[in-house]
Amino acid sequence: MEDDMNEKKEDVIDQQLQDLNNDGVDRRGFLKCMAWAGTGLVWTMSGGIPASQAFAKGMESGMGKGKGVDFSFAQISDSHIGFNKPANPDVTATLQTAISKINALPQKPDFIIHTGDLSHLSKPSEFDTLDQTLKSASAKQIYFVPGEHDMLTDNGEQYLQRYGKGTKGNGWYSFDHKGVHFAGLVNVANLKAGGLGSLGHEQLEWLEDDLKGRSASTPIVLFAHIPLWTVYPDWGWGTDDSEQALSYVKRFGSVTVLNGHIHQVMQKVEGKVSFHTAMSTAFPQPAPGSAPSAGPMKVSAEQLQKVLGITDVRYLVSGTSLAIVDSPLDSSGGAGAAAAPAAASAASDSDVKIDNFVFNPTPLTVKTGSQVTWTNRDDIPHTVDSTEGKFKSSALDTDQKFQFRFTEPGEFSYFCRLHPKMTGSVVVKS
Ligand SMILES: [Cu+2]
Repeated sequence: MEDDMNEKKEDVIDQQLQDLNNDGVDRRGFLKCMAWAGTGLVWTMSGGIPASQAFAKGMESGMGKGKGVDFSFAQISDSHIGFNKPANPDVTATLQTAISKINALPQKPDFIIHTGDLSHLSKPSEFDTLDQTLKSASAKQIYFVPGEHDMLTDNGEQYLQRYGKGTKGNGWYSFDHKGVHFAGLVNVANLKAGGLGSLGHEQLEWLEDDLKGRSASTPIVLFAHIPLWTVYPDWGWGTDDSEQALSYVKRFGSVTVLNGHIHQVMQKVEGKVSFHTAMSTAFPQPAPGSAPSAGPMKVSAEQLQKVLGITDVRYLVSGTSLAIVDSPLDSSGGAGAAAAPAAASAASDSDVKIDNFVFNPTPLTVKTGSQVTWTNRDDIPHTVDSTEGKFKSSALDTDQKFQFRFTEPGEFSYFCRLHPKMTGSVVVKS
């Protein structure tokens, strides 16, 4: 029975790698050597060389407890509190399950890292619910970085007030823990039309300075919401200035980069740098290029628990090793397949539908004085932001509308600030 399950999980990973291959994503360095067994997978790294370790019944027997392990921490991501669509009608419950799993680990993690998208719409009530839920974590120290969903209404001011005390800029910071240096980075502020995540000059300068005086033997952990490596640029799954950040860590012997955002496990090793994305505690997303867009994947309730999870990272005393354990909330089987996309609906002259991460129609041609109505038909929020700052919607949840009257002729381009790859334009003729 257990062998069957392991095979099933390997299939899921094989499938993901297959998809990457088909889409021409540079998979140099993508590794397949993951050992799925029972509840999760373990990565150990020695001198930057990752190795997988069987993990069967490890949680129960206390694998990693004592021998060779100095400390551990857990990573959770993309809790999207407030999301309530069919892909997961109860994201608070699945976050609670993740917390319970962390609390049940034989070696108590010293702290938890949340890699962003705490909330779905940056609402105070969503942050309140998150805080309430996280109170049940036995690890009292939780480190956060914001996702783009946490900066929706006020460019992240509320996030900073709640979670960014003592941080710099939009919320970046660093800390040391038992000889390991951690830096939490923000790459979701001020996303630009057509673009990827971005760290920005000020943060890069800070990071360079932050790392400067440190010995090359110090293990480094960088964490941010959007991957700091190019997973799939067509969906904006990458950070445009991550190369610069990574150039500052090149001289270090062990570098681990943790991200969320893509709601699935992806790993890659390049030299001494190991990249890892975590699953979401809320809803899964399709493998890169395997669906028309990066929306929530609808899977059955039974399946859902299997594609949501936590990451448990163990730091080994050797000084150059980290072991990463990814644990689905329900570890009894494999992941599901992507749901079929919804059909696009026809638009009239002054209507733009947002469907499957596409503005339709675009360009839209209207007469001067016309009012244009955008309607979000997706089950995740989008925005309508003028590239030139002429109009800016709030986050539009499903079926919500945004209207703007065009009083001057010209071409007006716009984009979604949550998904800057989504762009459109309105041509206004006199
Ligand atoms: Cu969007």
